[in-house]
Amino acid sequence: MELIQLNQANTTQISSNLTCPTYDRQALKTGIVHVGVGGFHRSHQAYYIHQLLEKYNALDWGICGVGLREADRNIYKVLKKQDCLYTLVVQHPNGTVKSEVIGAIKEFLLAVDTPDLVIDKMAHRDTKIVSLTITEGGYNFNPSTGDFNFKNQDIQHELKHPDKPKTIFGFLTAALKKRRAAGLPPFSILSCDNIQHNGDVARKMLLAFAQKQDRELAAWIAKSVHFPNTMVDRITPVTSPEVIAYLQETHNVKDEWPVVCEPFIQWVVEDKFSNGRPPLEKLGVQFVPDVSPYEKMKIRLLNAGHSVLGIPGAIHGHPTINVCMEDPVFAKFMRQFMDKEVSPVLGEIEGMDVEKYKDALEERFANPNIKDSVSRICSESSAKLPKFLIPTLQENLASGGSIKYATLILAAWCYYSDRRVNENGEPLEIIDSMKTELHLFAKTTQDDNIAFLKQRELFGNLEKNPRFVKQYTEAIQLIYQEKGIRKLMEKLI
Ligand code: CS2
Repeated sequence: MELIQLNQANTTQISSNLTCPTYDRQALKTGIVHVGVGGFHRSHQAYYIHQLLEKYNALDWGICGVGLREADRNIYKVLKKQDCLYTLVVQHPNGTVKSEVIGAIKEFLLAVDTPDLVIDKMAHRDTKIVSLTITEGGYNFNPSTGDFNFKNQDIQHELKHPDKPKTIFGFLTAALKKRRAAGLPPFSILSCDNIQHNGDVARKMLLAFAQKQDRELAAWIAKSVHFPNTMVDRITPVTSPEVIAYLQETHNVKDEWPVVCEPFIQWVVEDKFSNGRPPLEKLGVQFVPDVSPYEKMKIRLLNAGHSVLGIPGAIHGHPTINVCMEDPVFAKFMRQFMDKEVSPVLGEIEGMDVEKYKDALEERFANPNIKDSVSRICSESSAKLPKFLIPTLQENLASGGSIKYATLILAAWCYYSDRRVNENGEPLEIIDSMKTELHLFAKTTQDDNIAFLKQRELFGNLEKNPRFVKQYTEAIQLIYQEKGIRKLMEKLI
C-alpha cells in the first residue's frame, strides 16, 4: 500500500486508521504565538490546546509557531509540508501506544527568514499570549549572578538595530512597542522552560534589555505585561527513526517528525494574564496563586534526578534513562540522592506528598518504551546543573547536610567533559554551547584537581568551600583512577 503523506488534505483518508483533528482548522485564530517549537512544546502545550479545540471548540486559541534560529529550519520545512500537523505517540509503560494527529499549530514562521512577519504576528490584535520554550540558555543570564548578559553579540546587535531583532528580547520589545503605539493591550509572556520562577526570570531579563533600548517602553512593560510563572512536565525524548517507521508500518502514514512522550502530563500556572487566557482548567491545568513549591519540587527532583542518572550513565555506556533504571546501582544511587540530599532541602510542601512524587518519578524514568537518551539529558548541562543540582548542594553545605551524591555528579561531569569518550572508548555525543570551555577547564584536572570548578559563572564560589573541595577532590581522584564510575556509585549507596 502506498504511504499517505500527512497534511490537511489527506486527513480524511488518514483518519480511517489514525485519530485526526475534527475541528475546523481553517477557522482557527492564533491567540498564542509560541517561540521554540521543539518536541516538548508539541507534546505538552500544543497537546493541551488541541484538546481544548477538540472538546470545547475554543477557536481563538490556535498557535502560531516561531523558530528563532537557523537550526529551526528543519522543523520549519517539515511542518510547512505537513500543514503544521504532526502525530503525537504516547508510549505507556505496559506497551500500549496511543497515537493521534495534533492540529493546534496553525502556522509556523522562521524568524531568520521573515523577522518582520514575526513582529507583526506578535503585534497582531488576535495574539493574546506569547509563550516560550527557548531552553534554559535562551534567557541569556549569567548562571552564577543571574544578571542579563549584555556581552552577547546578538544582544549588542539588537541594541544598535532595534528593527532587526535576533533574540527573543529583540522580538518581544519590537512587538510590544508596536502594540503600544497601536493602542492594543500587551500580550502575556508565558515562559514554559525548566527554570525556577521562569516568569520572573523572563521579566527581569526583558526589562534589563528594554531599559537599555527604550526606557519609556520598559516602564510600560513593567506596569502592564504579566509574566505568569509556570511548572511544566512531560518527558519527551528525541524523535527516533523507529517512531517514523512505526507510523508508516502501523498507520500507513508518512510523518517526518512525529513526537513521542510518556502518558504523564502536568502544567501548573499562576493565574495572572494581561489579555485573557484559554480555559485550560477544563483539561486539568492547575491555576494557582503561587507556583514556587511545584516548580522547586519538579526541578530539584525530576530534572536533577535525570542528570544524576544521565551523566554517570553516559560515562558507563548506558544509552538511555530506562537502561540506567534497570541497573540497580544507578536506580538506588538516584533514589538516595533524592532522599538524602533533595528531600531535606525541600522540607514539607503543603498539599504535596513528596514521597509519592519520588515513587512516581522512579516509575516514569523506568518506562521502557520512552527510551530517553542520556545524550539528550546531558545536553546543555552547563545551563541545567547550575539550576537543577548546584542549589541543592549549596543548601546542604549551608545546613551541614549530605553532599556526596551531588558532588560525585559534578566530578563525573568534569571527567565527561575532559575525556569525551565513555568507559568503552566510544565517543560521547556532547551537545553543549559551552562544550569547548568545559573541556578546556576539565583537561588540566590531573595537574589541578579543582581546575573545572574555576568556571565561576557555573560554580560560583564553590571552590572556596573547604568541605566541598575535600569531597570533590576525593571524588575526582577516584574517578581518574579509572576503576569505573559504577563502582564509585556502588561505594556510596
Ligand atoms: C530533562 C527534561 O534534560 C532535561 O532537562 O530533565 O527535559 C525533562 O524530561 C522534562 O522537564 C520533563 O518535564
